[in-house]
Formats: sequence, C-alpha cells, structure tokens
Amino acid sequence: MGNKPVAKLRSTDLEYFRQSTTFTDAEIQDWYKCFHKDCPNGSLTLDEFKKIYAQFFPAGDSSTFAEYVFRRFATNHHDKISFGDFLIALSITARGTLDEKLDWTFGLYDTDGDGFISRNEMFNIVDSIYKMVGSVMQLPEDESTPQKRTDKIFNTFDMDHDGKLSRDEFIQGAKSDPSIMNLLNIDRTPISTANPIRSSNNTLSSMTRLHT
Ligand SMILES: [Ca+2]
Ligand SMILES: [Ca+2]
Repeated sequence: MGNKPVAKLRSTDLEYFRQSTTFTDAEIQDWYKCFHKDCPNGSLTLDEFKKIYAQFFPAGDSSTFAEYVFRRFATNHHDKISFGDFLIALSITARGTLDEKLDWTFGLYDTDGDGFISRNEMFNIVDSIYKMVGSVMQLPEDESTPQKRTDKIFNTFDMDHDGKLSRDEFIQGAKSDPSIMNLLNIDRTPISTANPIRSSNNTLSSMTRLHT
C-alpha cells in the first residue's frame, strides 16, 4: 500500500527538456506525471511496450511492429524507454515540422542505421503493419500485399533506381505524394492542441497513435 509521493521532475531535467522539446514547463510536468502513473518503474521495457500495442490492436499481431517502434524510441538505452526518450520522440512526432517527422520516420524504417532504407527493411516494416492492422484495412489492389506496397513505394521514391532509399529520397518522395503519406501512416498536419493530456487518454495511447 503506502502512498507514493507524486513524481516530480528535477529542475535540471526540466531545463533540459525545455530546451530539447517543444513543450512548455507545465506540459512537461503533466507528461511526467502521466508517464510515471503508467510506468511506475520510470521506464518501459520491450515486453511492456508490446503489451500496450496488443491492447490497442487486439485483432492483429502487433508484436513485430511494436518492437520496431520500441527500438526507434529507445535511443539512450537499448532495453528500455525512459521518460526522456518518450518526451523527445513525442515532441518530434506530435509537434515537429513535416521534415522532422519524416526524418524521425526514416529512422524507424532504416533499422540497421546505415543511412538507407533497403527493400528488405521497407518490406519488413510494411509486413509488420499489415500483420497488426491489415485485416481491418480496406486496401486498393496495388497495395493488397506487403510486397505490392513495398514495390509501389520504391517505384515512386527510388529516384536513382539503386534499389535503396536515401534520406532525401524518402523525405522528397513522401512529400510529393499525399497518397504515399497515408500509406506510410504519416500525419501531415502538426497537432496544435494546447493541452496534450486532453487530446489523448494517457501516455500509452499517445505512443500507439503515432503510427496509426
Ligand atoms: Ca538500412
Ligand atoms: Ca535510391
């Protein structure tokens, strides 16, 4: 039992997050409280993260996609998402410019971090999205399988036809074709809600909202 003291950020951390995110002090404190309510240990493990995704996508198998997103979030440690990881990713994906969002998304697809998205990397992510939500999505014929969807993206994005997407090709390609933006699950308009808490139930739903 015992009443745990309400989690509060140290002022040095607050200072850091104020400089490295788009959030106000009050928003940072709100997110901090939320995060600690959902994650009493102060961080999220891969298993916990997968369970969150499973709650939001009960009809499909979200475990593989959840792992990709987890790796993208967990930039400071390999095995857990800290509050800082969470807040910085949220700042980019919710409030960043389109370029910043696409840059962040590029990193999700470039799983080996070599600076290019290979066909394999694209296929694996698309496949994991189809496993998660494919059964409830209405897909046009030329996107009906992960392979078709991967081919469609590469046909449009791979300007120099070298079989891989550079960061520029990915960002320019996604910008030039709104339908591909939908395909990539990228929200084109920045979220302008004054209070992040009000716009989502909790920190956990805000994570899964990023790519759906
Ligand atoms: Ca790569
Ligand atoms: Ca290329």
